[in-house]
Amino acid sequence: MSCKKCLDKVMDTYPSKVKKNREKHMLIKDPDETQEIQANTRAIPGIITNRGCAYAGCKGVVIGPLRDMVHIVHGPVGCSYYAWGTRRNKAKTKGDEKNFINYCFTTDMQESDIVFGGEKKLREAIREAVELFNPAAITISATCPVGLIGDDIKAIAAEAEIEHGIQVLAFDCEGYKGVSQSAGHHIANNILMRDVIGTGERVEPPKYSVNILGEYNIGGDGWEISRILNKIGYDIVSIMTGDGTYEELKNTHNANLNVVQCHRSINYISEMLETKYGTPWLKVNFIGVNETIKTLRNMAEYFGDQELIDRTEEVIAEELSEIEEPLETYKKMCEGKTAFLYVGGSRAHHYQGLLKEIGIETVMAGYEFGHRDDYEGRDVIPYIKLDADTRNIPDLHVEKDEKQYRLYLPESKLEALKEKMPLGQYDGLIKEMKDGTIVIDDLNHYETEMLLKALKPDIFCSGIKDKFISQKMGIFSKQLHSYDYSGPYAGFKGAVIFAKDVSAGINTPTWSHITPPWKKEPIIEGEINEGVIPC
Ligand code: CFM
Repeated sequence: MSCKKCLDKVMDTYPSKVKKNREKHMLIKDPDETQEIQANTRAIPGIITNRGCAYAGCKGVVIGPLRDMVHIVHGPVGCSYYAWGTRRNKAKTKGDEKNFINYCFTTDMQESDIVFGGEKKLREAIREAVELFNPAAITISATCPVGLIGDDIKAIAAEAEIEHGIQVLAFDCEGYKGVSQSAGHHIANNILMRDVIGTGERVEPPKYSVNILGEYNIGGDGWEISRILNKIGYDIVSIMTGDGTYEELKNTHNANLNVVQCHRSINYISEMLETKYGTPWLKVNFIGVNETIKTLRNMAEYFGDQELIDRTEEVIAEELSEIEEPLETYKKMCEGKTAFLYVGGSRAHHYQGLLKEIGIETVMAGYEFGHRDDYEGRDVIPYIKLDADTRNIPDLHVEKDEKQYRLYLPESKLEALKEKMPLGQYDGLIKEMKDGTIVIDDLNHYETEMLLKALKPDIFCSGIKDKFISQKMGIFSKQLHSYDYSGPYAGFKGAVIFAKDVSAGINTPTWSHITPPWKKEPIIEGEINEGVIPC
């Protein structure tokens, strides 16, 4: 069945209002048109979406990985458990510094706290955390009930700063604050930008100093990226935020280049850093061999020294010599297969190159919570209409810091480089897709099931919430959020680990032995009418 026919049939099952909404969130790649997609709008109530909440984006993604801070979640214990850093972020302690990544700090709100207020409990939790752990700083994340009952976490944080003499940051990231976790990224990053970044001493950074922005060390990706960069000779000032620290974050203004991996979660911070401190940002992608090589070459060209350019080529050659053979072996096992990629806000794009390198074509891709620029490219940003949900998130406005602003490269050189590499720029996912393939935003469980049935990919790359749909259908699922606790997948060596995991998953005979539970015994009473299955 053609993609068009398939999408039409999926749509036919929807009531007209839902159909009208969902149609705008999907398209079939047509190179002859400038294609627009609706994104970052509310999911339809009742539809099983894979999105998370603002709290998940703030505490779970952005601030949670900062290992030397105590992150207190003000709310019921379930929220705390859900965003517990250890669910997949990794962090190593260096020297005698503190590392709290394994802990889950919560005020464990109960019914009585909801009725009488939870502020007292929060004050006590902060005191207890300071007494027991003596952290460099503390964060407080608000969950939905906190916003509903009106506990003033900002006032408590301000009092606690005076009482304990350390920074206490309050994040109004109640789950309902936005349409997805993307709102939480924004809330978290704004406060880190306003209150932490730049509070360290301004020093002349080492020449090849960089910050890695939007890298969360899933499966150890950040470590593998750091290994390669250190091998070439770069100094990493700060990582936002995978295996990052509060202490390093304070010095983020002391770097000569910001490299941005996940633009979705952090593009506005990279812009602000450039406006305030003059540090340019380069869009990079460390997923896939060719993308990693391109990234390393762009970085070397930005700094422009022959010595660095030569060292980069040396490291590329060395790393390639170790991976070419195994990669070829895995490619033979995967050649000609097809994939669905449905991940967060940037990975559905970043992984397409790596899949291609092992012979797998992406036939459907989409983001849970990407914005239009993640699909259509950064140029579209001025044309995105801001809705009430977006306006709800406080905007941070920064200006040039006259004392700390410094240009590493003259503006004319920077402009010339922009012609050659994605400095301050990124393309969207649509451009990457093959003609005639499907792009869908906020794919729901019903659509997932129907498309899997119709297009029968060999691998479905997604997350914990939707993986079971494909597994029960006998289609290999590879989680690209947690990596199914494998990884790293970044860089050269990571590409081989990914290829090995994918080859094993696709080629295992397990899938042919699966009988979905609904084929053994009907889950609900009544007739199963195959006629309603559209694809
Ligand atoms: Fe960026 Fe992420 Fe992603 Fe994201 Fe995420 Fe994630 Fe993701 Mo899961 S910050 S947008 S909110 S790369 S948690 S580390 S894997 S959905 S594609």
